[in-house]
Amino acid sequence: MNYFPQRVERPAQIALLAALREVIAEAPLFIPAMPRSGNPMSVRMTNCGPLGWVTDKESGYRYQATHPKTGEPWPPIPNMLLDLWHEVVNYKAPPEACLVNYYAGSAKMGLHQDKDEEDFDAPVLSVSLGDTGIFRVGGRSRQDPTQKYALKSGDVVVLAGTDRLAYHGIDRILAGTSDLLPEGGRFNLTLRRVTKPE
Ligand code: MD3
Ligand code: FE
Repeated sequence: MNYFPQRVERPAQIALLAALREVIAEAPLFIPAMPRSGNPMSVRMTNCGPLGWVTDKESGYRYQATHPKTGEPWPPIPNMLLDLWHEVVNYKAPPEACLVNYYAGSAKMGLHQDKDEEDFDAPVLSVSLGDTGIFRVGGRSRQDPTQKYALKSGDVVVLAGTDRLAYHGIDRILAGTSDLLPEGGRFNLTLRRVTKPE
């Protein structure tokens, strides 16, 4: 895993947060539901970009061009994030999806692989904002040993090559570790290529 601690400095975090607030005003956070069971996830989500990742009881995990509640197209990916992609990711095409995860209180994300994209050759880029998240990453088998990282506000992670299919998750959020978000909690933004270019 390529880890860039504090890659986004405080003034840029503030600017990115302002852009994120505009995204959420157009595309409100929604509560994703697990396929089949319909059980809610503890994380709240929205997206920006031509495609967004969604999940619900009936249709499961997928990418689609519109918000599940408003039916509107997702707002565009903020330029700051597109710039960051071009600075830290070596890939021939721009990202198509920016998934926004919001973790409040005891929200977490169990160990999983990201396999809903057609293009596994493209790296995935993540930016953390707000309270520190305890991130766990292993190998391509669920049984592989895992390593923990405390992802702080402004930290950037890039998963490329063999890491792209590593199991990973968020164990917990450390409340009160950042003053970036007045409401507390943690945002994570992940940029992804979904379709194969050309
Ligand atoms: C490792 N999000 O949305 S981001 C997800 O902090 C997700 O919200 C976490 O896992 C979060 O799917 C982790 C860092 C990340 C993103 C994609 C990965 C790590 C990854 C893909 C492969 C391996
Ligand atoms: Fe993931």
